[in-house]
Amino acid sequence: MTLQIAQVNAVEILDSRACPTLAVTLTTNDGTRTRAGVPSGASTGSREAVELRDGDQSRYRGQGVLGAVGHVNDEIAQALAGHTFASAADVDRTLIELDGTDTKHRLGANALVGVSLAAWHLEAALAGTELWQHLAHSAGTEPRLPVPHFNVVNGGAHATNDLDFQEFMLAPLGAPSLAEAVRAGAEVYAQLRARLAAEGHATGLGDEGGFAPAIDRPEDVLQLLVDAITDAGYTPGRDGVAIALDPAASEFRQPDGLYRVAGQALSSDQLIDRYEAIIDRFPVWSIEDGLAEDDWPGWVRMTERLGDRVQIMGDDIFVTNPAIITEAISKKIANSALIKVNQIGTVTETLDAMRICREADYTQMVSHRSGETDDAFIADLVVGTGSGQIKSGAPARGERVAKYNRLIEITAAHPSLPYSLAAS
Ligand code: 2PG
Ligand code: MG
Repeated sequence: MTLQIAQVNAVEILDSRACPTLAVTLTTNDGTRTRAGVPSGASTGSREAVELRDGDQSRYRGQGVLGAVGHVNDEIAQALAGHTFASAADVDRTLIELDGTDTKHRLGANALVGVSLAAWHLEAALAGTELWQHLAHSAGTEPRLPVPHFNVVNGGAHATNDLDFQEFMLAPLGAPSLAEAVRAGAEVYAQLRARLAAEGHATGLGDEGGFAPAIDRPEDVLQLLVDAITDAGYTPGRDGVAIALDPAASEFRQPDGLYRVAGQALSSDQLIDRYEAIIDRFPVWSIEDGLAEDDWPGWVRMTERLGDRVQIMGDDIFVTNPAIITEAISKKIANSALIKVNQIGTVTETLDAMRICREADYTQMVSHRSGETDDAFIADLVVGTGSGQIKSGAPARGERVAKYNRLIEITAAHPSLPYSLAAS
């Protein structure tokens, strides 16, 4: 099977934060048409592939993407339209060569991601298979439904409160099925809203649909979560509903190297002590970006000290980059990786990063970005690659639930698909 692309088209649309992003469509001669929406992060790793923004202050405060849109409609369209490709991976290779930079800053990672996602959609459509089945076939992986991680309290760069930790997630590890896990997430979310209101806290939302109360100590949020889990009739912990954290520590590390948490300045080791105390007291099973992306010695010590007890996951430090992940694995940093297609720029490179994690026995979680569209590619990606974990924000707000709902539809149509944390 080959991909014969007739038309390539991009337009500037809005993401969930009222910020411009791209929608890309690919069309074949016989009229098959696929579409992709491009996500965008706020707490980005410094080594991520580079999003192209116009910088024209007279439009969208400099955040416009007409330049990236133009690259898709001109240069990329010229390279793809009217040409035949052996596969979507072949399209990705062409995009990478055309851009020609290590960081994809010339054409823009946002331009490349949109075309790459649409190309993989197109290949699946032409093969007449579901996207997740097609991805499994290409990656040589066993499909599996993931455990969803619902971000129900937002802080850091995703909210205007004083909470330094960015994400507090519900992980219904004890749920027997994806549908039951979604139900647990939604029921605890509702109880949390009720409890926040009863205790006089605001119930306004942050960027990922979680609540953003004016609370600054992470331990106080964790206690609220444990109470809400109990209120909803679930057991806090790995047999019921556990908790995952993404402090996104690069965002609260100070120029002097200390971490500022709820008014205190902590060294790397003091912050690791704090995590240890948190794990002793609360049912936290996973910590993402517990330390800053450039604190590699701290990461080694954190993995040594806590790696047997919890999942230690790299996001900003790894940026879904196969070379960085390979180096970090050799240094025994973390035991898990967060996976985001737009951190590296193409689906092919993302699958490569995921393969490297599998081969090193690192667990992985596929992730949305804080700025999202209704695009649900990541739901198919996590199922097809059998990664076992996904985070897509709260069980609320359209752009977040688009992914969870896609998972529910996949499980409804394919009830025999296994559901569990990771390949075993
Ligand atoms: C993260 C992500 C997604 P952002 O840090 O894991 O939750 O946030 O997209 O802002 O980088
Ligand atoms: Mg993160």
